[in-house]
Amino acid sequence: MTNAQTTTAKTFDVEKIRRDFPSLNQSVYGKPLVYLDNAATAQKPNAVIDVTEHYYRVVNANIHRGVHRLSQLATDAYEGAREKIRNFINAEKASEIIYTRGCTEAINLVAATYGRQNVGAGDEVLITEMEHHSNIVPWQALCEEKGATLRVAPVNERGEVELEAFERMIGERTKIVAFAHQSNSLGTINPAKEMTRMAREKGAATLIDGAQSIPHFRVDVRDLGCDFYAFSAHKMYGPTGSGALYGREELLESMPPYQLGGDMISAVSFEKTTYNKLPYKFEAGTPNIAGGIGFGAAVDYVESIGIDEIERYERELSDYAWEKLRAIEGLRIIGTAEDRGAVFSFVVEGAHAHDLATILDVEGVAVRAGHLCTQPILKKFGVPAVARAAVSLYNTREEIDRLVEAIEKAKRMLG
Ligand code: 7TS
Repeated sequence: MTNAQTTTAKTFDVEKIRRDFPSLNQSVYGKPLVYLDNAATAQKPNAVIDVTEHYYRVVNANIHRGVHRLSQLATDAYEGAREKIRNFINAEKASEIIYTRGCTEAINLVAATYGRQNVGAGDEVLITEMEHHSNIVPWQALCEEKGATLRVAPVNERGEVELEAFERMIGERTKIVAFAHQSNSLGTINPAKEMTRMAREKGAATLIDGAQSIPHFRVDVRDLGCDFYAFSAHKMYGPTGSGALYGREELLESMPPYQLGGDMISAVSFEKTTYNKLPYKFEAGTPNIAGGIGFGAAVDYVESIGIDEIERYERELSDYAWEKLRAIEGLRIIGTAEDRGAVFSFVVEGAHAHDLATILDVEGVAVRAGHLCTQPILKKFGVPAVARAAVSLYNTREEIDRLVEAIEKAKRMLG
Protein backbone atom coordinates (compact mmCIF):
# COMPACT_ATOMS: atom_id res chain seq x y z
CA MET A 1 0.00 0.00 0.00
CA THR A 2 1.31 3.46 -0.88
CA ASN A 3 1.40 6.27 1.65
CA ALA A 4 -1.46 8.04 -0.09
CA GLN A 5 -3.64 4.96 0.22
CA THR A 6 -2.75 4.49 3.87
CA THR A 7 -3.90 8.03 4.53
CA THR A 8 -7.18 7.70 2.63
CA ALA A 9 -7.84 4.36 4.33
CA LYS A 10 -8.45 6.29 7.52
CA THR A 11 -10.52 8.98 5.91
CA PHE A 12 -13.00 7.27 3.59
CA ASP A 13 -15.91 9.59 4.03
CA VAL A 14 -18.95 8.64 1.99
CA GLU A 15 -20.74 11.92 2.69
CA LYS A 16 -17.76 13.84 1.35
CA ILE A 17 -17.64 11.56 -1.68
CA ARG A 18 -21.35 12.12 -2.33
CA ARG A 19 -20.73 15.87 -2.50
CA ASP A 20 -18.40 15.23 -5.44
CA PHE A 21 -21.36 13.92 -7.48
CA PRO A 22 -23.86 16.74 -8.18
CA SER A 23 -26.46 14.44 -9.77
CA LEU A 24 -26.91 12.51 -6.53
CA ASN A 25 -28.33 15.60 -4.90
CA GLN A 26 -31.80 15.57 -6.43
CA SER A 27 -35.26 14.26 -5.80
CA VAL A 28 -37.28 11.95 -8.01
CA TYR A 29 -41.07 12.09 -7.59
CA GLY A 30 -40.46 14.12 -4.47
CA LYS A 31 -38.15 11.54 -2.88
CA PRO A 32 -34.37 11.87 -2.53
CA LEU A 33 -32.78 9.87 -5.35
CA VAL A 34 -31.28 6.49 -4.46
CA TYR A 35 -29.20 5.60 -7.50
CA LEU A 36 -28.55 1.86 -7.66
CA ASP A 37 -28.19 1.40 -11.43
CA ASN A 38 -24.43 1.67 -11.25
CA ALA A 39 -23.72 -1.44 -13.30
CA ALA A 40 -25.45 0.24 -16.25
CA THR A 41 -23.60 3.50 -15.77
CA ALA A 42 -22.13 5.38 -12.83
CA GLN A 43 -22.75 9.02 -11.92
CA LYS A 44 -20.03 11.56 -12.69
CA PRO A 45 -17.96 13.52 -10.18
CA ASN A 46 -17.25 17.25 -10.60
CA ALA A 47 -13.65 16.41 -11.46
CA VAL A 48 -14.78 14.60 -14.63
CA ILE A 49 -17.50 17.12 -15.52
CA ASP A 50 -15.13 20.07 -15.06
CA VAL A 51 -12.33 18.59 -17.17
CA THR A 52 -14.75 17.75 -19.97
CA GLU A 53 -16.32 21.19 -19.86
CA HIS A 54 -12.90 22.85 -19.79
CA TYR A 55 -11.93 20.97 -22.93
CA TYR A 56 -14.94 22.28 -24.84
CA ARG A 57 -14.86 25.80 -23.35
CA VAL A 58 -11.15 26.46 -23.59
CA VAL A 59 -8.99 23.86 -25.27
CA ASN A 60 -11.19 22.58 -28.07
CA ALA A 61 -8.96 21.50 -30.98
CA ASN A 62 -8.23 18.37 -32.93
CA ILE A 63 -5.31 16.23 -31.83
CA HIS A 64 -2.13 14.83 -33.41
CA ARG A 65 -2.23 17.26 -36.32
CA GLY A 66 -2.14 20.90 -35.37
CA VAL A 67 1.04 22.83 -34.71
CA HIS A 68 -1.04 25.48 -32.99
CA ARG A 69 -1.17 25.88 -29.25
CA LEU A 70 -4.67 24.53 -28.61
CA SER A 71 -4.02 21.40 -30.64
CA GLN A 72 -0.89 20.78 -28.64
CA LEU A 73 -2.79 21.23 -25.36
CA ALA A 74 -5.54 18.87 -26.52
CA THR A 75 -3.00 16.28 -27.66
CA ASP A 76 -1.09 16.50 -24.38
CA ALA A 77 -4.28 16.05 -22.36
CA TYR A 78 -5.49 13.15 -24.50
CA GLU A 79 -2.15 11.34 -24.46
CA GLY A 80 -1.70 12.17 -20.77
CA ALA A 81 -4.99 10.40 -20.09
CA ARG A 82 -3.78 7.35 -22.01
CA GLU A 83 -0.75 7.21 -19.73
CA LYS A 84 -3.03 7.44 -16.66
CA ILE A 85 -5.09 4.51 -17.95
CA ARG A 86 -1.90 2.54 -18.62
CA ASN A 87 -0.72 3.11 -15.09
CA PHE A 88 -4.14 2.30 -13.63
CA ILE A 89 -4.15 -1.22 -15.10
CA ASN A 90 -0.37 -1.64 -14.93
CA ALA A 91 0.14 -2.15 -18.67
CA GLU A 92 3.75 -1.97 -19.73
CA LYS A 93 3.37 0.69 -22.43
CA ALA A 94 0.87 3.44 -23.22
CA SER A 95 0.93 2.21 -26.83
CA GLU A 96 -0.86 -0.94 -25.59
CA ILE A 97 -3.90 1.17 -24.65
CA ILE A 98 -6.28 1.65 -27.58
CA TYR A 99 -9.05 4.17 -27.07
CA THR A 100 -12.47 2.83 -28.06
CA ARG A 101 -16.12 3.85 -27.75
CA GLY A 102 -16.40 1.48 -24.82
CA CYS A 103 -16.10 -2.13 -23.79
CA THR A 104 -18.39 -3.29 -26.59
CA GLU A 105 -16.25 -1.70 -29.27
CA ALA A 106 -13.09 -3.06 -27.67
CA ILE A 107 -14.43 -6.62 -27.94
CA ASN A 108 -15.65 -6.03 -31.48
CA LEU A 109 -12.22 -4.68 -32.39
CA VAL A 110 -10.52 -7.89 -31.28
CA ALA A 111 -13.10 -10.12 -32.98
CA ALA A 112 -12.82 -8.18 -36.25
CA THR A 113 -9.01 -8.08 -36.33
CA TYR A 114 -7.29 -10.76 -34.25
CA GLY A 115 -10.35 -12.98 -34.62
CA ARG A 116 -10.64 -12.72 -38.40
CA GLN A 117 -6.92 -13.22 -38.75
CA ASN A 118 -6.55 -16.22 -36.46
CA VAL A 119 -9.84 -18.12 -36.37
CA GLY A 120 -10.49 -20.44 -39.32
CA ALA A 121 -12.82 -23.26 -40.32
CA GLY A 122 -12.93 -25.97 -37.65
CA ASP A 123 -11.42 -23.72 -34.96
CA GLU A 124 -13.13 -22.86 -31.69
CA VAL A 125 -13.80 -19.82 -29.54
CA LEU A 126 -14.63 -20.46 -25.89
CA ILE A 127 -16.80 -18.19 -23.75
CA THR A 128 -18.89 -18.85 -20.62
CA GLU A 129 -22.62 -19.04 -19.98
CA MET A 130 -22.65 -15.84 -17.94
CA GLU A 131 -21.40 -13.48 -20.65
CA HIS A 132 -22.99 -10.15 -21.53
CA HIS A 133 -24.35 -10.07 -25.09
CA SER A 134 -21.34 -7.89 -25.99
CA ASN A 135 -19.08 -10.82 -25.23
CA ILE A 136 -21.26 -13.37 -27.04
CA VAL A 137 -22.52 -11.90 -30.28
CA PRO A 138 -19.18 -10.72 -31.80
CA TRP A 139 -17.73 -14.23 -31.29
CA GLN A 140 -20.86 -15.92 -32.58
CA ALA A 141 -20.78 -13.82 -35.77
CA LEU A 142 -17.05 -14.48 -36.18
CA CYS A 143 -17.59 -18.23 -35.85
CA GLU A 144 -20.46 -18.16 -38.34
CA GLU A 145 -18.33 -16.24 -40.81
CA LYS A 146 -15.36 -18.58 -40.47
CA GLY A 147 -17.07 -21.94 -40.07
CA ALA A 148 -15.72 -22.14 -36.52
CA THR A 149 -17.54 -23.32 -33.39
CA LEU A 150 -18.54 -21.18 -30.42
CA ARG A 151 -18.23 -23.25 -27.27
CA VAL A 152 -19.78 -22.24 -23.97
CA ALA A 153 -18.36 -23.25 -20.58
CA PRO A 154 -21.10 -24.12 -18.05
CA VAL A 155 -21.95 -22.23 -14.88
CA ASN A 156 -23.12 -24.01 -11.71
CA GLU A 157 -26.28 -23.28 -9.72
CA ARG A 158 -24.52 -20.64 -7.62
CA GLY A 159 -23.41 -18.83 -10.76
CA GLU A 160 -19.75 -19.90 -10.82
CA VAL A 161 -17.93 -21.12 -13.91
CA GLU A 162 -17.29 -24.85 -13.63
CA LEU A 163 -13.53 -24.63 -13.86
CA GLU A 164 -12.82 -28.28 -14.65
CA ALA A 165 -15.23 -28.20 -17.57
CA PHE A 166 -13.84 -24.84 -18.65
CA GLU A 167 -10.31 -26.23 -18.72
CA ARG A 168 -11.39 -29.41 -20.52
CA MET A 169 -13.13 -27.36 -23.19
CA ILE A 170 -9.92 -25.57 -24.15
CA GLY A 171 -8.47 -27.75 -26.89
CA GLU A 172 -5.98 -27.57 -29.70
CA ARG A 173 -8.49 -25.84 -31.94
CA THR A 174 -9.35 -23.17 -29.34
CA LYS A 175 -8.00 -19.90 -30.68
CA ILE A 176 -9.64 -17.41 -28.32
CA VAL A 177 -10.98 -17.67 -24.77
CA ALA A 178 -13.15 -14.72 -23.71
CA PHE A 179 -14.86 -14.23 -20.34
CA ALA A 180 -16.10 -11.58 -17.93
CA HIS A 181 -13.97 -10.63 -14.94
CA GLN A 182 -17.20 -9.88 -13.08
CA SER A 183 -20.70 -10.79 -14.24
CA ASN A 184 -23.15 -7.90 -14.61
CA SER A 185 -26.15 -10.05 -13.73
CA LEU A 186 -24.86 -12.67 -11.26
CA GLY A 187 -22.20 -10.53 -9.63
CA THR A 188 -19.77 -13.46 -9.83
CA ILE A 189 -16.09 -12.52 -9.78
CA ASN A 190 -14.31 -15.07 -11.93
CA PRO A 191 -10.85 -16.39 -11.03
CA ALA A 192 -9.52 -14.54 -14.05
CA LYS A 193 -5.83 -15.23 -13.43
CA GLU A 194 -6.38 -18.97 -13.17
CA MET A 195 -8.67 -19.04 -16.21
CA THR A 196 -6.12 -17.05 -18.20
CA ARG A 197 -3.38 -19.48 -17.21
CA MET A 198 -5.50 -22.44 -18.35
CA ALA A 199 -6.04 -20.82 -21.76
CA ARG A 200 -2.43 -19.80 -22.21
CA GLU A 201 -1.19 -23.30 -21.40
CA LYS A 202 -3.17 -24.51 -24.41
CA GLY A 203 -1.93 -21.67 -26.60
CA ALA A 204 -5.24 -19.79 -26.83
CA ALA A 205 -5.41 -16.00 -26.75
CA THR A 206 -7.38 -14.53 -23.85
CA LEU A 207 -9.76 -11.59 -23.70
CA ILE A 208 -11.17 -10.45 -20.37
CA ASP A 209 -14.33 -8.35 -20.37
CA GLY A 210 -13.59 -5.89 -17.59
CA ALA A 211 -16.70 -3.71 -17.90
CA GLN A 212 -17.89 -4.57 -14.37
CA SER A 213 -14.57 -5.12 -12.62
CA ILE A 214 -12.60 -2.02 -13.48
CA PRO A 215 -14.59 0.38 -11.22
CA HIS A 216 -14.59 -1.95 -8.23
CA PHE A 217 -11.23 -3.58 -7.61
CA ARG A 218 -7.62 -3.45 -8.68
CA VAL A 219 -6.90 -4.78 -12.14
CA ASP A 220 -3.32 -5.59 -13.09
CA VAL A 221 -3.16 -6.85 -16.66
CA ARG A 222 0.41 -8.07 -16.34
CA ASP A 223 -0.37 -10.03 -13.21
CA LEU A 224 -3.46 -11.51 -14.90
CA GLY A 225 -1.33 -12.43 -17.91
CA CYS A 226 -4.17 -11.80 -20.36
CA ASP A 227 -3.72 -10.80 -23.99
CA PHE A 228 -6.65 -8.37 -24.12
CA TYR A 229 -8.64 -6.50 -21.49
CA ALA A 230 -11.75 -4.53 -22.52
CA PHE A 231 -13.46 -1.84 -20.45
CA SER A 232 -15.63 1.30 -20.48
CA ALA A 233 -15.05 4.69 -18.88
CA HIS A 234 -18.67 5.42 -18.03
CA LYS A 235 -19.03 2.63 -15.48
CA MET A 236 -16.08 4.07 -13.55
CA TYR A 237 -17.39 7.64 -13.30
CA GLY A 238 -16.02 8.71 -16.69
CA PRO A 239 -17.87 9.94 -19.79
CA THR A 240 -20.03 7.78 -22.04
CA GLY A 241 -18.73 6.91 -25.49
CA SER A 242 -15.26 6.35 -24.11
CA GLY A 243 -13.42 3.16 -23.23
CA ALA A 244 -10.28 1.22 -23.90
CA LEU A 245 -8.78 -1.99 -25.09
CA TYR A 246 -5.55 -3.16 -23.54
CA GLY A 247 -3.67 -5.48 -25.84
CA ARG A 248 -0.24 -7.06 -25.54
CA GLU A 249 2.10 -5.27 -27.90
CA GLU A 250 3.18 -8.39 -29.73
CA LEU A 251 -0.41 -9.25 -30.65
CA LEU A 252 -1.42 -5.69 -31.48
CA GLU A 253 1.59 -5.43 -33.82
CA SER A 254 0.55 -8.58 -35.65
CA MET A 255 -3.09 -7.54 -36.09
CA PRO A 256 -4.58 -5.74 -39.10
CA PRO A 257 -6.19 -2.35 -38.49
CA TYR A 258 -9.81 -2.16 -37.35
CA GLN A 259 -11.12 0.90 -39.17
CA LEU A 260 -9.42 2.76 -41.97
CA GLY A 261 -9.02 6.49 -42.53
CA GLY A 262 -7.24 9.48 -41.05
CA ASP A 263 -4.71 9.25 -38.21
CA MET A 264 -4.25 5.48 -38.54
CA ILE A 265 -1.98 5.78 -41.56
CA SER A 266 1.68 6.57 -41.89
CA ALA A 267 1.63 7.35 -45.65
CA VAL A 268 -1.06 7.13 -48.32
CA SER A 269 -0.76 6.95 -52.08
CA PHE A 270 -3.27 5.52 -54.53
CA GLU A 271 -0.96 2.55 -55.01
CA LYS A 272 -0.18 1.72 -51.39
CA THR A 273 -0.96 2.77 -47.83
CA THR A 274 1.23 2.07 -44.85
CA TYR A 275 -0.21 2.06 -41.36
CA ASN A 276 0.71 4.14 -38.34
CA LYS A 277 2.50 2.72 -35.31
CA LEU A 278 0.69 1.60 -32.15
CA PRO A 279 -1.70 2.65 -30.75
CA TYR A 280 -2.73 4.96 -33.62
CA LYS A 281 -3.04 2.07 -36.09
CA PHE A 282 -6.30 1.22 -34.31
CA GLU A 283 -7.61 4.77 -33.89
CA ALA A 284 -8.97 5.96 -37.23
CA GLY A 285 -10.59 9.38 -37.47
CA THR A 286 -11.15 12.11 -34.92
CA PRO A 287 -11.79 10.31 -31.65
CA ASN A 288 -13.87 11.24 -28.61
CA ILE A 289 -11.23 13.68 -27.37
CA ALA A 290 -13.24 15.06 -24.44
CA GLY A 291 -14.20 11.48 -23.57
CA GLY A 292 -10.58 10.37 -23.42
CA ILE A 293 -9.56 13.35 -21.30
CA GLY A 294 -12.56 12.73 -19.03
CA PHE A 295 -11.55 9.07 -18.75
CA GLY A 296 -8.17 10.23 -17.45
CA ALA A 297 -9.92 12.48 -14.92
CA ALA A 298 -12.01 9.50 -13.78
CA VAL A 299 -8.82 7.49 -13.20
CA ASP A 300 -7.40 10.39 -11.19
CA TYR A 301 -10.59 10.55 -9.16
CA VAL A 302 -10.58 6.84 -8.34
CA GLU A 303 -6.90 7.00 -7.44
CA SER A 304 -7.47 10.02 -5.20
CA ILE A 305 -9.68 7.77 -3.06
CA GLY A 306 -7.74 4.56 -3.68
CA ILE A 307 -9.16 1.56 -5.55
CA ASP A 308 -8.41 -0.75 -2.62
CA GLU A 309 -10.34 1.57 -0.31
CA ILE A 310 -13.25 1.61 -2.75
CA GLU A 311 -13.24 -2.18 -2.85
CA ARG A 312 -13.18 -2.40 0.93
CA TYR A 313 -16.07 0.03 1.35
CA GLU A 314 -18.18 -1.55 -1.38
CA ARG A 315 -17.65 -5.04 0.04
CA GLU A 316 -18.80 -3.89 3.45
CA LEU A 317 -21.87 -2.23 1.96
CA SER A 318 -22.58 -5.29 -0.21
CA ASP A 319 -22.45 -7.56 2.84
CA TYR A 320 -25.02 -5.31 4.46
CA ALA A 321 -27.22 -5.34 1.34
CA TRP A 322 -26.87 -9.12 1.06
CA GLU A 323 -28.16 -9.68 4.60
CA LYS A 324 -31.02 -7.22 4.20
CA LEU A 325 -32.17 -8.56 0.84
CA ARG A 326 -31.93 -12.18 1.91
CA ALA A 327 -34.22 -11.44 4.82
CA ILE A 328 -37.05 -10.34 2.51
CA GLU A 329 -39.64 -13.07 2.25
CA GLY A 330 -40.31 -14.23 -1.31
CA LEU A 331 -37.18 -12.56 -2.69
CA ARG A 332 -34.69 -14.72 -4.54
CA ILE A 333 -31.22 -13.47 -5.38
CA ILE A 334 -29.97 -14.78 -8.71
CA GLY A 335 -26.26 -15.47 -8.35
CA THR A 336 -24.90 -16.68 -5.03
CA ALA A 337 -21.25 -17.28 -5.92
CA GLU A 338 -18.73 -17.39 -3.13
CA ASP A 339 -16.73 -14.55 -4.65
CA ARG A 340 -19.14 -11.90 -5.80
CA GLY A 341 -19.18 -8.17 -6.37
CA ALA A 342 -21.57 -5.37 -5.59
CA VAL A 343 -24.39 -6.52 -7.87
CA PHE A 344 -27.72 -7.98 -6.72
CA SER A 345 -30.15 -9.37 -9.27
CA PHE A 346 -33.39 -10.59 -7.76
CA VAL A 347 -36.91 -11.69 -8.42
CA VAL A 348 -39.84 -11.36 -6.02
CA GLU A 349 -42.56 -13.95 -5.92
CA GLY A 350 -45.70 -12.77 -7.68
CA ALA A 351 -44.13 -9.57 -9.03
CA HIS A 352 -42.87 -8.98 -12.53
CA ALA A 353 -39.42 -7.38 -12.51
CA HIS A 354 -40.57 -4.37 -14.54
CA ASP A 355 -43.56 -3.71 -12.27
CA LEU A 356 -41.26 -3.98 -9.28
CA ALA A 357 -38.72 -1.55 -10.77
CA THR A 358 -41.50 0.89 -11.68
CA ILE A 359 -42.75 0.97 -8.10
CA LEU A 360 -39.20 1.38 -6.82
CA ASP A 361 -38.76 4.28 -9.23
CA VAL A 362 -41.76 6.09 -7.78
CA GLU A 363 -40.10 5.63 -4.38
CA GLY A 364 -37.01 7.38 -5.77
CA VAL A 365 -35.00 4.15 -6.04
CA ALA A 366 -33.37 3.60 -9.46
CA VAL A 367 -32.65 -0.02 -10.36
CA ARG A 368 -32.47 -1.79 -13.68
CA ALA A 369 -34.99 -4.39 -14.74
CA GLY A 370 -35.00 -6.81 -17.64
CA HIS A 371 -32.64 -9.41 -19.04
CA LEU A 372 -29.59 -7.20 -18.45
CA CYS A 373 -28.18 -8.13 -21.87
CA THR A 374 -27.53 -11.61 -20.48
CA GLN A 375 -30.47 -13.60 -21.84
CA PRO A 376 -28.75 -17.01 -21.90
CA ILE A 377 -27.75 -17.04 -18.22
CA LEU A 378 -31.14 -15.79 -17.02
CA LYS A 379 -32.79 -18.50 -19.08
CA LYS A 380 -30.57 -21.02 -17.34
CA PHE A 381 -31.77 -19.71 -13.98
CA GLY A 382 -35.35 -19.96 -15.23
CA VAL A 383 -36.19 -16.27 -15.10
CA PRO A 384 -36.92 -14.06 -18.13
CA ALA A 385 -36.19 -10.85 -16.25
CA VAL A 386 -34.76 -9.63 -12.94
CA ALA A 387 -34.52 -6.39 -11.03
CA ARG A 388 -30.94 -5.40 -10.26
CA ALA A 389 -29.42 -3.17 -7.62
CA ALA A 390 -25.74 -2.39 -8.16
CA VAL A 391 -23.82 -0.66 -5.42
CA SER A 392 -21.14 1.99 -5.91
CA LEU A 393 -18.71 3.90 -3.75
CA TYR A 394 -21.20 6.70 -3.07
CA ASN A 395 -24.05 4.49 -1.85
CA THR A 396 -24.90 4.21 1.84
CA ARG A 397 -26.57 1.85 4.30
CA GLU A 398 -29.49 4.26 4.51
CA GLU A 399 -29.97 3.86 0.77
CA ILE A 400 -29.98 0.08 1.08
CA ASP A 401 -32.66 0.48 3.75
CA ARG A 402 -34.67 2.66 1.33
CA LEU A 403 -34.35 -0.10 -1.30
CA VAL A 404 -35.60 -2.70 1.14
CA GLU A 405 -38.54 -0.53 2.25
CA ALA A 406 -39.48 0.12 -1.37
CA ILE A 407 -39.39 -3.62 -2.15
CA GLU A 408 -41.63 -4.31 0.84
CA LYS A 409 -44.04 -1.63 -0.35
CA ALA A 410 -44.03 -3.09 -3.89
CA LYS A 411 -44.78 -6.52 -2.46
CA ARG A 412 -47.80 -5.14 -0.65
CA MET A 413 -49.02 -3.36 -3.77
CA LEU A 414 -48.49 -6.29 -6.12
CA GLY A 415 -49.33 -9.12 -3.76
N1 7TS B 1 -19.67 -6.48 -20.61
C1 7TS B 1 -20.29 -6.46 -19.44
C2 7TS B 1 -19.99 -7.51 -18.42
C3 7TS B 1 -21.22 -5.44 -19.17
O1 7TS B 1 -21.82 -5.41 -18.00
C4 7TS B 1 -21.48 -4.46 -20.16
C5 7TS B 1 -22.52 -3.41 -19.96
C6 7TS B 1 -20.76 -4.53 -21.35
C7 7TS B 1 -19.87 -5.55 -21.56
C8 7TS B 1 -20.91 -3.50 -22.41
O2 7TS B 1 -20.41 -2.27 -21.98
P1 7TS B 1 -20.63 -0.95 -22.82
O3 7TS B 1 -20.11 0.14 -21.96
O4 7TS B 1 -19.86 -1.10 -24.09
O5 7TS B 1 -22.11 -0.85 -23.07
N2 7TS B 1 -23.50 -3.74 -19.03
C9 7TS B 1 -24.66 -3.06 -18.82
C10 7TS B 1 -25.54 -3.45 -17.81
O6 7TS B 1 -25.37 -4.37 -17.04
N3 7TS B 1 -26.59 -2.60 -17.82
O7 7TS B 1 -26.41 -1.72 -18.81
C11 7TS B 1 -25.21 -1.99 -19.44
